[in-house]
Amino acid sequence: MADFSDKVIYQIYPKSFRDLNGDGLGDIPGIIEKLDYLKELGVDYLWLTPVFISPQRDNGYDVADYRKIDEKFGTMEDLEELIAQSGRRGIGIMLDMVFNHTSTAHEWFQKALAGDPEYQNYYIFKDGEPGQPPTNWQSKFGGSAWEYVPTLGKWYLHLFDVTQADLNWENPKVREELKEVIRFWKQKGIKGFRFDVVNLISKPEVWEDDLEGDGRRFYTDGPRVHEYLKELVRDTGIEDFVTVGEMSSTTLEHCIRYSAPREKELSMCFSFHHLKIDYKNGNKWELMEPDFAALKELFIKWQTGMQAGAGQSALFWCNHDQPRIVSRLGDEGRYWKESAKMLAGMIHLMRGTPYVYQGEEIGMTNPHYTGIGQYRDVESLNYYKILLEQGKTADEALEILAARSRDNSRTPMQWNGGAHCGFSEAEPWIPISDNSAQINVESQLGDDTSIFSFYQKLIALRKENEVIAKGEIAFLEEENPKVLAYRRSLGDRELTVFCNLGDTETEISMKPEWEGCRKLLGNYEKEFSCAKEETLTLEPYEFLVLETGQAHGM
Ligand code: TEU
Repeated sequence: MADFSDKVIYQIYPKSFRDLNGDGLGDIPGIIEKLDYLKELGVDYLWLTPVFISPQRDNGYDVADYRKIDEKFGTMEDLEELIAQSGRRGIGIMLDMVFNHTSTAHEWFQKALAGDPEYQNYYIFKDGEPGQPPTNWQSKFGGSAWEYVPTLGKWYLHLFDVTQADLNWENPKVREELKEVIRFWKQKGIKGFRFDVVNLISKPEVWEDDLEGDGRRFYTDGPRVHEYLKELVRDTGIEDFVTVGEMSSTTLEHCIRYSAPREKELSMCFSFHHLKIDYKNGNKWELMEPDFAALKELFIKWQTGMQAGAGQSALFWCNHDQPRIVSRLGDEGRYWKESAKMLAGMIHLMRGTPYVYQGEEIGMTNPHYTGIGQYRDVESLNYYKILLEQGKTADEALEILAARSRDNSRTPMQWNGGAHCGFSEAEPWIPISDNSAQINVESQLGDDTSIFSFYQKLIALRKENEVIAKGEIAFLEEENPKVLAYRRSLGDRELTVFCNLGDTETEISMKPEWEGCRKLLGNYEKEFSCAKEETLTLEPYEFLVLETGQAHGM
């Protein structure tokens, strides 16, 4: 199993990245146009969210054909051109494998619906009566996780949208079909894969009601998931490819197993606990101020736990399902630049492989939508209705969506301050953010103080300092709720990282051994000297990396 801790991965949401053919929807030629920009940023891989044929009920996560490119995004030739052109720039392409479910428009599901028992066994169908679903499990997008098909007298399972039917991994034929998909893309020159909700693929043997929750405890990190992953990786020969699994509501113990090289499963995993610290009672649809103490605890637990078990983390704040981090944990106003940089630095110097989601590198914020007509996401539209049913007023429901909707991250990439923010000649498929005149790529390129430039520096720092990719991590200042601080060490190199999580100054005690250390990077343009002061003052949202080890020249 290869190691990818010295790499940086950039996530592209093609629909909102760059539209070249003028239909208001981003496309693959648009990505090709921006390759030099991505090269300038310094990333190693591009992960594209699904571009396969799909009814787009869930923006491509409802795949109808795993081997064909949806014409909305371009052609197979366009993808081949992207692979070739990015390869010339030393950038690999990763595709998104949605293997927990297919669209109900997929040929397999259509055959199942037509009554073919062989294909019914590709999915999870259960005999039953209308009105009596096999279990009380809930779909992640709201409502029952089961749908009745009257013509068959059967229910099928869909953990996500009703048009996303869960595959039956128990069936070896399904596993073989999916391996063939990987082989197909490997042979096209794809260099890595992201596996969508892959810890949900193994369902329980017994189907029972969940009297405590929505059913997730029965199928999350399910009984045969490790066996299935090992088989998939071994039989397709992707041990040395970059592979990342999206692990929904997982545990540290399972993530170690998914990603420790000795297990020969995946190169790394995404987990989401650190992105639930503003969910009231664990409910995404109830607003709460972020709990920084909980955030800190989670980082300490997962970073040191993964290290102890030799597991590998995907480090990230943003993706196409999450609100923008600067709006969420930072400050969109006075400290926009400082907080965006601090949040970036905080995870980039941790142990793992960092991901940058399109627009994060310029500090894009949530778009501040005010009407339900601006939203596109099936989850947001479903939950808007659910919130109203629960008795919320329209204004309250809209306030929740403005903070929590997945559309917050799906607005067009802000290339410039012009019409449609340089994303398209046409009206985009989803409204642009209200601040593209101030926040855009054009205004940041060439500015050494920009957020973009800071991301470039973080990426370059990883390439130049092995201690960032390979060093051990240990946390400091554990009792201080306002500061997250850690030390990375490798041989005689030692870096100490300080992040002020709040909008007020804070002080930390200097350690005698830091005397004479030097500043490697920070988000404030100020000189740093480690003289004799007893305390170190951190400005609001300050991020500071000091070279503190033997190698700093003492
Ligand atoms: O996401 C899985 C997932 O768990 C989230 O969508 C989650 O349910 C949501 O944020 C809860 O509020 C993956 C993809 O990233 C997502 O875009 C897809 O919609 C989903 O799987 C289904 O394929």
